[in-house]
Amino acid sequence: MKKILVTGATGQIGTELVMKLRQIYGNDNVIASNIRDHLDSPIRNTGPFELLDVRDQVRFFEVATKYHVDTIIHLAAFLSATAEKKPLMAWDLNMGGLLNGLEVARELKCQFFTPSSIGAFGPSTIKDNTPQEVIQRPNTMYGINKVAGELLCDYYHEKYGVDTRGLRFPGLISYMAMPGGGTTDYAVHIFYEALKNKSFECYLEENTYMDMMYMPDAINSVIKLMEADPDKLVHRNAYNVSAMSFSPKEIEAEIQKYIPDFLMTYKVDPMRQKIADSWPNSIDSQAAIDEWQFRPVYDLEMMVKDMLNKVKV
Ligand code: AKB
Repeated sequence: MKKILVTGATGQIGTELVMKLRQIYGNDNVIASNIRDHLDSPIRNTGPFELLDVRDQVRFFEVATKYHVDTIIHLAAFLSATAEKKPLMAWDLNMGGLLNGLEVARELKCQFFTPSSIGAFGPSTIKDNTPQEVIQRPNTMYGINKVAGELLCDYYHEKYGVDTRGLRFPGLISYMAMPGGGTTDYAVHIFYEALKNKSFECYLEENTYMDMMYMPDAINSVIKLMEADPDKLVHRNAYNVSAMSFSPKEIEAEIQKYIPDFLMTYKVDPMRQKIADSWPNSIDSQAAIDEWQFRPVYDLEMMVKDMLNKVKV
């Protein structure tokens, strides 16, 4: 990676990834882009920024060509809950944007990364320690987009030789930028409410288990995968990666170790509960460990301690 274009760069992953990539590869070598400008974002005054709606293929080519990029990190997409509310727009953005990104990568011979998700699994997938290769029949628009995306990346690699790579991300927890429109977002919002109000109303049932990862581990895993030896990457576009699996009840108890009077109440949102119920309780990351030495550092205890120190309210 020498000249990197990041789409959706002011989002939850993009904000931290761009900052880290700029540290490693130099500020001018990481071009952040987003459909909207966010002048207050830390990425705005540390390097180049371009307005880019990824559905606009001509503009996508224009930005990539202007900076002679050799790597595209394509993050612009709707998350699961938003995609479920706006399925047609989700198809348009998640699939149209991905196809445009892949076309730019093919034409300009770029390395290409895009995240898949635990949302690529469905209700008929084995729920515990979900294997790398297993039935995938998601029943959400987001999940359908993610499975189709994994396959599309495989296709561009096999047919055109594009160096595509991807991870099935779990819920990502971070303090620099907020997530938006996901099913796992509660695991971020809980910290702000715990610190501000000592209470949080959770939209999932207390025993709903999902995989999660702290953002520093997610960022390192993207960089590690992109730098990995291509000959070792058997599952190149869809690695299961997880650092922990917990339920709302368990993260509540962990936060109570620091804020003993923190109180969690539950008001279940049927749509997000249904999405969460269709996802695994925990996934098996062994292929990522074997093929490119995926090694997350943060578990639930370390993550909660760090979040409570770093979240600013
Ligand atoms: C979401 O909740 O939609 C995302 C994801 C797990 O892909 N965080």
